[in-house]
Amino acid sequence: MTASGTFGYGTEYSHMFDIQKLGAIVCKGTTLEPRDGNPQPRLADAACGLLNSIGLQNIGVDALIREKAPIWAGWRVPVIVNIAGETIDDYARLASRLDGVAGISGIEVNISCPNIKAGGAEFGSTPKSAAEVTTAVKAATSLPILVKLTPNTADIAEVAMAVAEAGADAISLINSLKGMAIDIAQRRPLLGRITGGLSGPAIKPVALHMVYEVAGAVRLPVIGCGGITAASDAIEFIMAGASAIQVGTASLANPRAPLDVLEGIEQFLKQEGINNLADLIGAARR
Ligand code: RRO
Repeated sequence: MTASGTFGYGTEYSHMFDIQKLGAIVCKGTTLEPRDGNPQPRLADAACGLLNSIGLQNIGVDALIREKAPIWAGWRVPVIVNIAGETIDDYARLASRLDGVAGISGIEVNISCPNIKAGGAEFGSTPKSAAEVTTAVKAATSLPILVKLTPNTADIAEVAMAVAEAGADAISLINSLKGMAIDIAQRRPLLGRITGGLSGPAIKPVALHMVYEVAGAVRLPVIGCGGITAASDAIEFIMAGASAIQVGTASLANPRAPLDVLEGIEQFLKQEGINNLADLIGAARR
């Protein structure tokens, strides 16, 4: 899959390679109303990674349903809509709006955005609030729901268990890690909103460990995300217990990265004489 926020609505990339070959596309976080996002600068380089403070810039759910879903309905690749809100009611209303819309195959519940004033990662930071959002979304839609967890919490396995209990169909992790950078010439934070979310290879070992923990704590499919750039990274996540993976920041440097990773996994399976990817899931746990 593509990771939310790094692949737009899929349409931006469709002329670059055959995106229909991907497992799924997860679109940019979507809110009830359109949002302009945070003040610039919103991106800062980090060693082996990227800091972002986009602030949920998006076209809003009405435009998404009107302009994007009809295009997706003609695609073979399933599209999953990432949703974010400031209140539990926002999440429920978004889920209900998306229910039954042609071209939308699932919902990824974003309770892990580090860059907004209200809602977002706040909901994902405790088992109780994470479960409340999950219950509300589940009641509002018949679509499969993935819940995307934040690493900015005391015990991610506890949050995962609460979300599973509340009815999630799958769990994706991790979203970006809260961080910052300072411009020493200006003596000021580099990002307009001071803090941002760190992604890319810098967070891979953290993400891998969290996937390992969560896969050991829940029976649901776990979708690994965090710094996956090459097929070998993806295979590590699968061996840690992920049933699927998302490629995010790597797409910003190499738009074809999700397909390169997919083809690399297929090549690895062939090399190892494995017919079924399922044989590799959790292989490093046994
Ligand atoms: O838009 C963002 O600033 C953003 C979001 Br919604 C998210 O979930 N994760 C992230 O790193 N940035």
